[in-house]
Amino acid sequence: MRLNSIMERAHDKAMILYFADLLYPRKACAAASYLGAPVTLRPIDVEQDEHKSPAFLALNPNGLLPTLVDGPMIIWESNAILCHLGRKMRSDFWPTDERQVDVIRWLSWDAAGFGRYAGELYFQLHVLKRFNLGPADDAAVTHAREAFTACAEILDRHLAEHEWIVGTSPTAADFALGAPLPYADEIGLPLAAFPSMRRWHEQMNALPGWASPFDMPRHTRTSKREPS
Ligand SMILES: N[C@@H](CCC(=O)N[C@@H](CS)C(=O)NCC(=O)O)C(=O)O
Repeated sequence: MRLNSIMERAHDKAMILYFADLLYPRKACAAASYLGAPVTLRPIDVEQDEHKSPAFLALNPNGLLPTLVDGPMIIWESNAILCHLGRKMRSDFWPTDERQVDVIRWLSWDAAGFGRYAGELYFQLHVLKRFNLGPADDAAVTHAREAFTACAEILDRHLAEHEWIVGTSPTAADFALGAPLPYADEIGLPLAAFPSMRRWHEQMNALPGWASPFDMPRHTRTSKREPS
């Protein structure tokens, strides 16, 4: 074995994914599982504000999850983590030809609209209740649902003509935009009106790792300790 690949393997082994059972970490864990990436999962106790500790803020100054450490690289922002995992695994999940620009286009659209409004619904209708942070803001829910629906119309039209968002197999774009689907009933995503999104949702559910992203027997789980 050449030295380069030995070094690469050593680096692969060093990947640590800091996560909690929440929307954005979920998609990173799902991608790691789907790709069979050599990732060690490290649970973070958000109820104890572990993600606001000095040790964690040294990794991610936003104090947010997920965060991936790969040797000397520290990657925050879930969509960037998806791309990194796809690149590491040399998978079409992060294509290297002209499809890459298309994936970036959908990731940008996710951050600017679709995922932003789904994230607001998730915060208002899941996070506030789960962590006893007070009642949802009805005006914010109404605005986010209207804005999400406008985005969903665009995505549904696209999916009516495409099996996956980019190309002929799942990419980082599917895992990014699909992130809120598992919470659709709880946060009231209007999927009933969008048959192609429902078909895509079923496809996502059939992918290894998507339905149970935190259940990764082939990966090591570390016990709780300060991030190092
Ligand atoms: N844009 C970021 C958002 C990350 C984010 O908001 N993560 C939430 C979990 S879904 C979090 O860590 N929340 C903890 C907090 O707000 O204190 C990403 O895509 O990674």
